Amino acid sequence: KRAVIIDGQEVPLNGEKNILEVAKKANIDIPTFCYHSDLSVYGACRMCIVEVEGRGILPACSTPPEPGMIIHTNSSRILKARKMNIEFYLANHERDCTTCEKNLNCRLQEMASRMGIREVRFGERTEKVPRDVSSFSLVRNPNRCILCGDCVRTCQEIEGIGVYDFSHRGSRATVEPAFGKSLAEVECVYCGQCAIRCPTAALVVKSEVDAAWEAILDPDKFVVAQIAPAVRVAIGEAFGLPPGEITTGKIVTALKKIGFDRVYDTSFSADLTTIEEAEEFIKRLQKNERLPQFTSCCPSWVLFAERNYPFYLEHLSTARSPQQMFGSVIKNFVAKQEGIAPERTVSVSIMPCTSKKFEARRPEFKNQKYADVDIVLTAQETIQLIRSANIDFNELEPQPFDVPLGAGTGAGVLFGVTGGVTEAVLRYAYERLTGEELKKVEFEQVRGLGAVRVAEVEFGTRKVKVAIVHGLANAQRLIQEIRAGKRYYDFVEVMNCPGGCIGGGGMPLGYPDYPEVLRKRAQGLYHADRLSPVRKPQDSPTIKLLYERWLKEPNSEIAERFLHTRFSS
Ligand code: HC1
Ligand code: SF4
Repeated sequence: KRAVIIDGQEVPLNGEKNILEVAKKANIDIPTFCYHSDLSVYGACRMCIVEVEGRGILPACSTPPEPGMIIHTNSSRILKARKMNIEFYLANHERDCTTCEKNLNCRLQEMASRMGIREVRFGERTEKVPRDVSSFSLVRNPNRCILCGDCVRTCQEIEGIGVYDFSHRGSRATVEPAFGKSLAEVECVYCGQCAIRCPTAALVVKSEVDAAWEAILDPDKFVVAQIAPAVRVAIGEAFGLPPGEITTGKIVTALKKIGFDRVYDTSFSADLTTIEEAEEFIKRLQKNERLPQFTSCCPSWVLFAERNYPFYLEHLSTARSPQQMFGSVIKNFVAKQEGIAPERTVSVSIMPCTSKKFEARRPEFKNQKYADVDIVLTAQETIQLIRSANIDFNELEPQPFDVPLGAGTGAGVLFGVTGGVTEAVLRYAYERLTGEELKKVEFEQVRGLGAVRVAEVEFGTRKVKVAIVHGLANAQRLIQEIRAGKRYYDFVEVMNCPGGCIGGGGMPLGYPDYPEVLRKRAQGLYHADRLSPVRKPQDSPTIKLLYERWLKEPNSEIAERFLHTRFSS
């Protein structure tokens, strides 16, 4: 029989790569800092050691299970070794947990608590290295690094960039960008993927919570929030709800209680992006020029393209991202409608993404007096904001978004998951190009979490080929093939983060089973789409109203001025 015995339980084997995976099947949570199922196995943290009868002590992450193995995850030798291991980590680590950004969210803290560590028998590191606060999105604190290498492998394997590496030796060993440079001086695209996998506070999101409170508490300011598609299926995780549970209405209520004057839905401006981007695509298809058209709503992808693919910049859609479109609508339309000067209006976006902090500060989205988006709060910071306001999130009565710009369509909500922008554009372009009603709005071919998905859609006589890719390392491989003429597509959607925005670097941490968390968040967004009364952007009364009252028609002069952008290498 192909099975192992683990802590006395018989567990059948079914192709598991390592003992960690087998243990997970038996609901045994072996501790680890450096194992992630979507990264290569590094085997350095030594937390996942187990005792295998006849074989001795072995790391569970890099030991394949063999039939008949008898495994103990908590023998007295293992407990002692693991405890000592944590003490070594703590000896080399700042221990000011109460004021740490990761307090209650830190894996080292959790492990110390789980193992009941009450004293550290070894000395404490006193030498301190300055923090790196140069990035728009992250703060790097080398004093909190435990050398697990998660950030090194994340940036290399998922992003294909390789910002970090190990340097120095012995007690001075550290992980840092090349030549000790700051994050702002290297090729970092601000995506936060390293931070979301960092087990401690060596890499954290740069917080704008204080700035948000200041604006909210200032009676002269008119504070408007927009909520990104992906955060609605993740914020609940911090309050004990399962990933994927849709808490849109509760988030609106929480923000209103906190003191936001208006709360809107970024899905609405995602509808705007869809229409502006699809019209651009239709024109290019008709003229057969600048194809493939690449999406441009992911700021990390845009920055990466600007640095590495100057020859493709005119292929990027010029439609601004939904965040920036809403920022522009808030400052140039809402403020006027409400009779409030844009300078007094503070636009706050609630995003899954750390890179949106960078996007909001791009000079083209600012004039001399004000920026279109003033403050970007990630989901993590929003949770902090809600907690600091003494709100019992689970007990909140859900509320709708403010009218008239509140309502987004199901297509807009899908922007938060990889493939969603494509599906939204297809829902629109199909009807525009064929003149027929799209009966089945779901495009199943573009869904899923596979690295690259491709589909061919018939628009009357024209077949349109689309590709969807997530993770910049995957994107680089795909683009190489397109450049080499091995593949052809008319439309390519690129998202930096695995899963799309549901895997954003500012989301709740998704520990211990990140791939499962992503799957559930994706299901949550597909469910939210199904529940939407309107599922195609062209059917949205709110969109019609905005074009009637302000923009005239898609790609009009006004739309170009307020909703489009340009890129520079
Ligand atoms: Fe996203 Fe987007 S989907 S980029 O992933 O186009 O951040 O959710 O808000 O702007 O709508 C992020 C999410 C988000 C934009 C939209
Ligand atoms: Fe690499 Fe993204 Fe981290 Fe920058 S933020 S170092 S690009 S993983």
